[in-house]
Order: sequence, then structure tokens, then C-alpha cells
Amino acid sequence: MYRDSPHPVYLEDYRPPEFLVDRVDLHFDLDPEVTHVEARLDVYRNPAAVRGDGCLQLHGEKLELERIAIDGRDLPPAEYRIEAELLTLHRVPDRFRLETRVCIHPAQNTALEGLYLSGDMLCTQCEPEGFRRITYFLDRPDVMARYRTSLVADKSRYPVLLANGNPVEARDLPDGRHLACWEDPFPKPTYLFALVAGDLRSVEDEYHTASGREVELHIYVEPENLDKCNHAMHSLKKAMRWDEETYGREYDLDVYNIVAVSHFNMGAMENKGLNVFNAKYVLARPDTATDADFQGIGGVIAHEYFHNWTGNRITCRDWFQLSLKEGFTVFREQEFSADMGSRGVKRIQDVRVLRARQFAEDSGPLAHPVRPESYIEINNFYTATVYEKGAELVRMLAHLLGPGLFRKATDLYFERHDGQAVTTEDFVRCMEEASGRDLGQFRRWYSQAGTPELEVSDEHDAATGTYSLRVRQHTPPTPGQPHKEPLHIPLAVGLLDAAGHDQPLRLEGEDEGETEAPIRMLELREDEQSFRFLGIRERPVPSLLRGFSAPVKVRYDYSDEELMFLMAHDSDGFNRWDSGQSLSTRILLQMVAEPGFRVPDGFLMAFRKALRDTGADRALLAEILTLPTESHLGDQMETVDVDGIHRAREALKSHIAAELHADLLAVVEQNREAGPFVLTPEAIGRRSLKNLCLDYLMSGNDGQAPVLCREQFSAHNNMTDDMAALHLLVDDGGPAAETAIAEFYGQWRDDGLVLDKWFAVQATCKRDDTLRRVYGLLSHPDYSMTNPNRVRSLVGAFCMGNQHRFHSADGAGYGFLADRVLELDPLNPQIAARLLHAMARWRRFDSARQGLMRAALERVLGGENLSKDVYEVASKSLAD
Ligand code: 7ML
Ligand code: ZN
Repeated sequence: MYRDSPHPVYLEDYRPPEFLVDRVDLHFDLDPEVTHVEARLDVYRNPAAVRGDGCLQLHGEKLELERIAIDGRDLPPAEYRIEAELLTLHRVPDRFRLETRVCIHPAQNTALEGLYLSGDMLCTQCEPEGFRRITYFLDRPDVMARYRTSLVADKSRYPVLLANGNPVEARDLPDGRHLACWEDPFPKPTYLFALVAGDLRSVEDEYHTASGREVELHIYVEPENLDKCNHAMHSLKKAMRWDEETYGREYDLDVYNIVAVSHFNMGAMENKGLNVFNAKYVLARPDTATDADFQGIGGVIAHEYFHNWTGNRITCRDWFQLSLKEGFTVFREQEFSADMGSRGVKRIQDVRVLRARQFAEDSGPLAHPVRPESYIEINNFYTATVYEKGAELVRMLAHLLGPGLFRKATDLYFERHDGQAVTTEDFVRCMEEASGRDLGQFRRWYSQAGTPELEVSDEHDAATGTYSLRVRQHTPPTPGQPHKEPLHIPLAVGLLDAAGHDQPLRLEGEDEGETEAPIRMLELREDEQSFRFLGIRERPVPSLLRGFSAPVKVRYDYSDEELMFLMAHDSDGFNRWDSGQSLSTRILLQMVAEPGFRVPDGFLMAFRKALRDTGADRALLAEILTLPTESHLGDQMETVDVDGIHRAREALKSHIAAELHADLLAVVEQNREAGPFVLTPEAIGRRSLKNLCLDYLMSGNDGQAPVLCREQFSAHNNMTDDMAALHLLVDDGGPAAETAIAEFYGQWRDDGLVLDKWFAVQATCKRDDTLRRVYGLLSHPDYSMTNPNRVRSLVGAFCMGNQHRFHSADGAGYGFLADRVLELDPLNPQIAARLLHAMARWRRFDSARQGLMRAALERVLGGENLSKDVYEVASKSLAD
């Protein structure tokens, strides 16, 4: 338990650093038990800073200081002070060379921040504040320096030695050791530092930049994974080309290295010239990775590559500006992936994630603005709000400016701020200056938390041909922000005539004959605004928020028929999907309220029509025919009815299975895997539609469906189909489930990433003995508390991916989670804190569950020596 709660850090307390560093020489004598780090820093007083007390304070955690010298003179202990996390030097010159030597212990580092051991490999993770676990330094992003790194290690254990930048030297040393030296010419903050040492092999390729430079590309993996790197390499080259074509941005070093590691807290890390990846986002072969895995790899490879400009060349002034690099980079990846595959499907998938994670965060106790004002532990702020909502803000700016001006604005941003550590304000100012638009009100998006709600009503006057849309915006209060200001919101609309065609749109006040585009970007600024369209003879059906033009909730009183009409006719693919989701959500919520509720025939007819539409994009069709998740349904209710939602969703699925049996079966038959595996959008769509239909069939009581599943499972065509079948067999239960689980384990017990799927499929099982099974798996020999992927695949999958079983009425799931968090916190606080998010929104449940979750959270908060990470999540979740 915390006696004195840890202190928050505030944005308003930001001060420029009193000292800067222009060059850093690091020397590592690497060993998993004891590593020595020598640092030589050229430090100087920052002329732009207010002169303070003359002390220099360096960050350092878990470091054993062995030597410290200024300009070659060893300092006696009286000249410095060491506290838990700071080294203070009293009185230093205006410019001097600081030398330190520290000792660290990578093998004991289970938090996976700083230098640690992943399997047999030594690697680092420094973002956001891991560098201070490597050496004493000004560990803040506005201190940018040029680094030279030399690594010494045993050559047989660590034949590969990598660091940031270009390789400049490599030679053998006595006693079986060797040395490698790397030099990074670009100034960078500490968080982009990286090194890797291991017995690795690499897949190599090369890339010619638009201006004719040659870049060597390497993906380093453990030898057994060499045959799983093709997709990552291919994705990397596509991302490099796209950034040249779309933003005019080229790569800038002679080498680009990627390393896949098995123990990693997050997805990946954009360290300059040396990206370190969670193996999950590099390794893929058709028999080991699903289509979703392949797409995830393409996206993460691109994300990390794009950071080279949005993050590395131009970085963040402080961690409150995290969205400057993350929001923009997520947006860049979303657009890249849209250009490479199906734009509509990508948008649907991104919005699904945004609504499920960010809208949830924004309406709970952990809500915060895209640019937060304070934090206790910065690691807790790598959130859906900073990333996904941040990306939506950039997207809105792109909408408001249009493609030409947006490119002009990003050119200005890259040119003006190259080599600097800047703020979201600097970014918006470039948008403003390049376009001449006033973005004063738009800035509120960065500082105001919460999801705006748009209340839309309409009126049609047939006599004058006038159609008016009235839009009221309202943002509910969030913690610390009781009162909200209106925002500047781009709202894309279209109006459909009775035939389902877009009508030309002319707003009141515009001349006739002016461009009458069928889609209009309305700009909301007031609490309430009206827009009058002229020349609208018949009452239209409005298509609102096309393409999800802003991260808001729209309420308009559609009839079921109008939703079906939009589902069938809207020219905007996103809204075709969204109206289908609204309709099925409405039906499901009615079924929750009234278990005997009859599914409207029109709904089934729309489903059937879609299933028979052989010309359709199957991937899009699969999205349209997927029912909203249980947690999405919960989000739409005043109080989440855990059991009612599960019952209703299962009932609707079996109703669909019974009514549309022949059509579902036909789609499964038509889309069977034929010929060799390919990863084209077409083939991916085929598999996803077929597996969705198989899922529906398994919800019916047709004895043939389990046979189809077992056949598919035994065919071993590819991991997408294997996993889909395994999921369905496991949910179905019985001996076939146990056989499949055992067989899958036997086949994949040596492949960690596939084994993660094996754990997750059992943790997300809908049967009522799932928690018992999960407890059993905790003591499985392949379970490991020190591997984040494994923890996520068992504990995370159960607590975040199985609403019905995690929230069982007896509270057993909550007790399970509290125990896991308390046992993990001393080892890896970041992962412990992430897991605890599963109970943050406890107030949304019935009072019995509220009491149980509250008690579990209080038990966590009462834990001994709690980390700041877990303390912050638990205390904020409980705050009123
Ligand atoms: C988002 C990352 C982190 C944390 C990766 C760590 C990163 C910080 C790092 C989208 C795609 C891939 C990874 C991430 C992600 C949470 C999420 N700088 O590059 O943002
Ligand atoms: Zn990122």
C-alpha cells in the first residue's frame, strides 16, 4: 500500500533542460549477469534555458556507479549525490566532458525496460524512460545527441552485435571476444537508443531510394525462424516506397535493421536504424500465421518505418506530446494499408478498434485528452486515446485541408522541424500556416477528453424543395473536465433518393451551378447548427458521418427500413457496414430486453441477399455479416447485462443458422480452399467469409457442421482455417474439442507464437468451465509469467476477450485477475497495469458485480510495494 501516493508529473511544469548533450560515446562490455557501461558525454549549458542552481541532475535507476569523472578528474563522493532515481552533480562548468562507468544486470531485468535478456539474446527497450536503466543521462526527449556505440561480447554466444546508425568498425579481440562499433549521425533522444547482441541469422535485401541511395535491409531472427521473414521484408519495401510517393520522405541511413524478439512488452519499437519487434509482428508462414497476423505484420512494419520521419527525425518535446508522433504515425499506417489492400475494409477495422477501445476509455475513469495534462506513470499513457483518437485528429485535419493543402502542410512540418523536439501545437501551426485556415477551435480536440455526441434531426419541405439537417453537439463530462466546449467537427453527409442514389447537394447561400458534389463535408462549430439543402424534391434518407469523418457518436432516429435501405444502397461502404451494425445492435438489444422478441423478416432477407451476392467484395461482406461483439453490445446499454447479451447473441446466431442454412452452406462450399495458398485480398476475403458462415452453421443444430469443422481442422490448409476450425470445435466442447486441443499442441509445442494461439483459444472459449481450464493452464509447463505474449494469450485473452466468462456473476474472474496482477506487478509492472484495465469500467455493471470488482480493485490497491503503473490504474479506477 502506498503511504505517500506517488506524485503526478504536469504538462504545465515543463521547462527546457538546463543542460544539453551533443555527443555521446557508449561502450558496453556485455554479459547477461554483469554488464559494464562506460559513457562519455559532451555536456553544455543550454543557452536557451533559465539559469537554475547550477546543479546537473541525471536520471539513473538500478545502476551501480563505479566511476564518475569530469574532464578526466575522478570525482570524490562529496562532489555528487546519488538517490534512488537521480544523480546530482553540484556545480559544474558551462561545458565539460562527463565520464561514468556503471554496472547493470540484464538477466535480472524482468520488467523488460532498459537492457534485458530475451531468450538467449540481449536487447533493449528505452521508450519512454528505459535508458535511465542503462546509464546516467538526461533521459528526456528534448535532449538530442549524436551517439557512437561500441559493443564487446563473447563471439560464440553473441556473434551478432547491433546498435543504431551505420556500422563503422568490427574486429576480433583476445579470449574469444569481439567488438563492433556503430555510429548514428542523426541527433536523437535517449528513447531511440537500442542495442542487440545474439546468435542471430538475417534475411537480407536491398532498397534503392528515389534519389538513388542504396540501403541494406536486414531482418535478424533466431536461426529456426529464417523462413518466416518474407512477408515482413516485402512489407518493409512497400512502406519505404509509399512514404516516398505519398509524403516525399526517404530513408536516411545505409542500413535498416529489424530484430525479432520473443520477450517484448509492446508491439515494436522504432529505434533509429534498429527496430526491435515483438516476434509476433515479424514472423509468419502460411501454416503458422493467420491472415490477420499477416495484416498485423504489414501494419506494424509500416508503422515503425514511418516513425523514422514522424518520431525520429522530428520527435516529441516531452511525453505529453506523445500523440504528435503516435497519432500521426498511426494515421500514416492506416492510409498506407488502405492503399495496399481494401480501403473500405481497413476503415471498418480501424473504426471497430477505435469504438471498442477508445470510446470505452473516453467514457470511463481513465479518460484523458489526446494531449494529457498529467500522469503518474507515463507507461500508462500509451493508450487508444493517444494512438487511435490521435490518428483521427490528423485524419480530420486532412479532411479539412483537402489532399493538396494537407501535403503542403506536412512538407512544411518536415522542413521546419527536422532535427527538433516539438509539440502538437507546432504541428497544428504548420497545418494552419500552410492552409491559411483558422484552426483555433480545432485545437480543443487535443485538450478536451470525451467522445462528442451528435444529435441529428431533419425536416423536409416538399413545396420549396428544402431539406434541413439540425445538428446538436454535446460532449459528456470526463474526470477533471466537468464542462465541455463545442468542437470543430467535419461531418461528411450524403442524401439518398428513393432509388438509393446520391443527390447533388446545394447548400442555401450557394449559387446554382456551383459544384454540386454528392458528398459534403459540413463543418460543425456551434452547440447547435442547421444546414439547409435546396432542390431536394423528395424526402431523402441522410447518410451521416460517411467514412467516419470524425471520432464522434451520431444519433439520428432511423427506422429499421431506413437502416436496411442504407445497408443495401449507400454509396459509402463504411456506412453500408455501419447501418448493418446499427440494425443488428438494435435487434440484439431488443432481444436482451425481451427474450421472445421476433427477428424482423427484413433483417434476414438482407442477410440472405448479401450471402447470395456473388459479385460482392467478400472481405467487406464478412464485415457486414459479422454481429457486433458482446462487449460492443454492453457499451450500448445503460447497465451491461452480461448474461442477457450472451443469450441474445447466441439466439440470433442460431436463428440465422436455422433460417439461412442452405445459403450459409453454399457459401462454405463455394469458398473452400482450392489450389495453393495465396495472400491476395481476394483470397483473404474468401477465407474470412467462409469461416464466418461456418461459425453461423455451428450455432445451428445441423449435425453436418461439426463434420465440416473437423475436416477443415484436419486438412491443415493454412493457419487461418486451422484456427477458425479449432475455435469452433473448442466452443462446441466434447471429445472432439479435447482431441483437437491435444493434436494442435502436439504439432506446435515448439513454436511459441502458435502456442500463444493455443492458450488464447482455450481462454476465450464460451463454455462455462473456461475459468477452471484457465486456472489449469496457469500451471502448464509452457505457461510463463515472464513472457508478456504468453501472459496476454492466457490472462489477457480471458479477461479482455471473454466478457461473458470473465464477468461471471460469482466474481471468480475478478479474483483471478486481482491475483494475477499482484503476482505480476513485482516482475513486470507495465503488463500488470495493462491487465488491470479489464476492471476499470466497473461502474457500468449491475450493483452485485460492481461490488465484486470494487473489492478486487481495492485488494490490488492494498498490495505491498505496488508499482506506480498499477497504483495509477487502480486508484484512478476507484476514484469518484
Ligand atoms: C501501435 C507501440 C507501443 C505501445 C509501438 C510502443 C510504437 C511505443 C512505440 C501501433 C502499431 C504497432 C505498435 C503500436 C504500439 C503501444 C502500441 N513507439 O512504435 O508506437
Ligand atoms: Zn508508434
